[in-house]
Amino acid sequence: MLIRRPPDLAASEITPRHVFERRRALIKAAGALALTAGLPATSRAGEAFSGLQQSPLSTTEAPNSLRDISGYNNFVEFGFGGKPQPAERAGAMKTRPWTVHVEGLVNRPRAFAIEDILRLAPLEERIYRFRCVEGWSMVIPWVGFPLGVLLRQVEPQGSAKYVEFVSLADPETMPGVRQPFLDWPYTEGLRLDEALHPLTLLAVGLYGEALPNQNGAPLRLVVPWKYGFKGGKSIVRIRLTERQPRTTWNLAQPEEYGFYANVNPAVSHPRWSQEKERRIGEFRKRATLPFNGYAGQVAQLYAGMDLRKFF
Ligand SMILES: Nc1nc2c(c(=O)[nH]1)N[C@H]1C(S)=C(S)[C@@H](COP(=O)(O)O)O[C@H]1N2
Ligand SMILES: [Mo]
Repeated sequence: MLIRRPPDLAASEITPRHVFERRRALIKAAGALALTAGLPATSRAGEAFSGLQQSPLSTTEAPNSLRDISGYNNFVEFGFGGKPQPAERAGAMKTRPWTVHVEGLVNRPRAFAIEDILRLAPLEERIYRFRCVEGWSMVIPWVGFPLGVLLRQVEPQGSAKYVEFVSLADPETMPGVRQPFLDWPYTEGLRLDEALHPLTLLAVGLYGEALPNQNGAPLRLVVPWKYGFKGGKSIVRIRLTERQPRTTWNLAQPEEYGFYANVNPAVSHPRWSQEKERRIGEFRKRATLPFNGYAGQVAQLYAGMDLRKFF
C-alpha cells in the first residue's frame, strides 16, 4: 500500500492541515511511482505519468488504497464470479495496439491510436468519489483529461444529442463475453451535455500510473455523479447520436438500471435502498449524497426533470 489511510474521520473533523498532508503524501507517492518508469513492466502497461497536476475538482477525502481499487472490481467481460475475478483474469487483455473510433454525427470522424489520445491534453490527477449501484463506494485518484477535449476534436454536429460508449468484447481473452448473460459489447451512454461537462473524465491511469487492466485499461469513462456502471471500461468506440443509445444494463433489467443513473439516495433500487453506502475499508455506513456529492456542479443539467421518472 502506498499511503496509510487515515483513521475513520467524519468529514467535519478533517482539518485543512490533514488535507494538505494527505495531498502531499499522494503527490510524493505519484513521484515515487514515476521513478519506477524505467523498470520492467508489471501487470500494468508499466507507464508512469510524470509532472501530473492535481485538478482543483478533486475531493479532499482520503483515497482508497491501490490494493482496494485494483482488487475489488466489476468487469463482467472477465466473468460474473466476484470482485477478485477481474484482477485474476484481466491480465490476458491486450491493450496495445489500441484504437478508439470516434464517429457518428460529427464533421471529422477519426480513429485515434491510444498514443495520440494520450497527447491530446495535459494529463491531470482527479480524485473522485465513486459510488457503485450495489451500495459500496471508494475514493479514486484517477489520471486523465475531460472527455470534452476528445469530443471537440471530431466536431459534433448540431443534431448530435447523445454519446454512446462501446467497450471491447474479445471472446478470446474475455471469458464473460462467451456467456450469453448480457448483450455484448458492454455499451453505455450519456446525453451530450453530460458528456461535455468538465467533471466527465476520460481516465487513462490511477495513482500516477497507467490503468491496471481490471480498471479498464487503456482508457475508460468516469462520471462521478452517476452510479459506477455508467463508466464503461476499455472503450473502443464512441458514437454521437441523435437518439438515446441503448445501454447494456438497461436492456438487461430496465426497471433496475435507468439510462440516467444519477446517484440519488431518494430513489431506491427495486431490491434495496440507496440511502447509504459502505466506503470500502470502513465499517460504519455513511449517508449517500445526491449526485454523489457533486450536486453543486451538475444539478442544473437536470433542471425541470423528474429524476424519479428519469432514474
Ligand atoms: N466494460 C465494462 N465496464 C464497466 C463494467 C463492466 O462490467 N464492463 N462494470 C461497471 C461497474 S458496475 C462499475 S461499479 C465500475 C467499476 O469500476 P472499477 O472496477 O474500476 O472500480 O465499472 C463499470 N464499467
Ligand atoms: Mo457498479
